[in-house]
Amino acid sequence: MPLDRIALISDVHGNLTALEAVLADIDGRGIERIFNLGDYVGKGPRGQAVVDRCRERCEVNILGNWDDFLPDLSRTFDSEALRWWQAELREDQAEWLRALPFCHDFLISGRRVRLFHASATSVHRRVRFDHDEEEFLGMFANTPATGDGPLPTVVGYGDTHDPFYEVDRQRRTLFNTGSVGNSMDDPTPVYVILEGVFGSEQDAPFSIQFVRVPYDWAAELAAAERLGMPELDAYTSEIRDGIYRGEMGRPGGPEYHRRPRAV
Ligand SMILES: [Mn+2]
Repeated sequence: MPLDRIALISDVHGNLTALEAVLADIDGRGIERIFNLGDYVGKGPRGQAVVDRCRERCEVNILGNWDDFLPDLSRTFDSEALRWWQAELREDQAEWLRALPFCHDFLISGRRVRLFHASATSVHRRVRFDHDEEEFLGMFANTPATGDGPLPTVVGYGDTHDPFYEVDRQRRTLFNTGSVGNSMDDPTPVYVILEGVFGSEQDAPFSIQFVRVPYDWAAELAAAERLGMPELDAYTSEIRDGIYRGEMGRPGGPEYHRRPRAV
């Protein structure tokens, strides 16, 4: 029996060039189902086009932290960049983003998978790769945000822009998809392919594959410049060099980065 495949993408962040490269790779492999773990907008210049593309192409779309705070059209931001990204969005897109579900659960090869953006409690609570045991276990718990349902045995999330895979002795599996549009350290867009028997409670082979897709980052920067996006230098450092913008002006306070590096 041929196994089912689902592509998981996350944190596109307005980087349409990276999104199109990843979608072409997914299409090229003949994968039809795509689930998106959130953060469509902000940081990159084409949030509006990214939202439309994901709405049309992804079967599941989940809420991210940027999708939660940015499309509040009644809110005025102090930052010029935040105002610029907010102004990009149409009203119907703002409504669509803010109404996205918090998580999505399904069975595959006897495993119960739960996907959300950042953690089981909130899209605004970040769990980095170097979390402790309590944070690990918290990812598999039911919370007011996830609702009551069967507990997951596999949890996939995004938000940190930093992919990883981890298993404990109870066979609980935690993975992070990394980011399509704003990948840290290695700025090459990354996404995940899950393979197994979809919807099945029976144990069967199950795989989690990380795929890196090179793309034309210079064309993406040119688009950002053409559109007059603020914070172009910061965007350049992220998508060309994989260095998070918060790290430049904030020594010792990297938000996404794995470890401070001596560079
Ligand atoms: Mn993000």
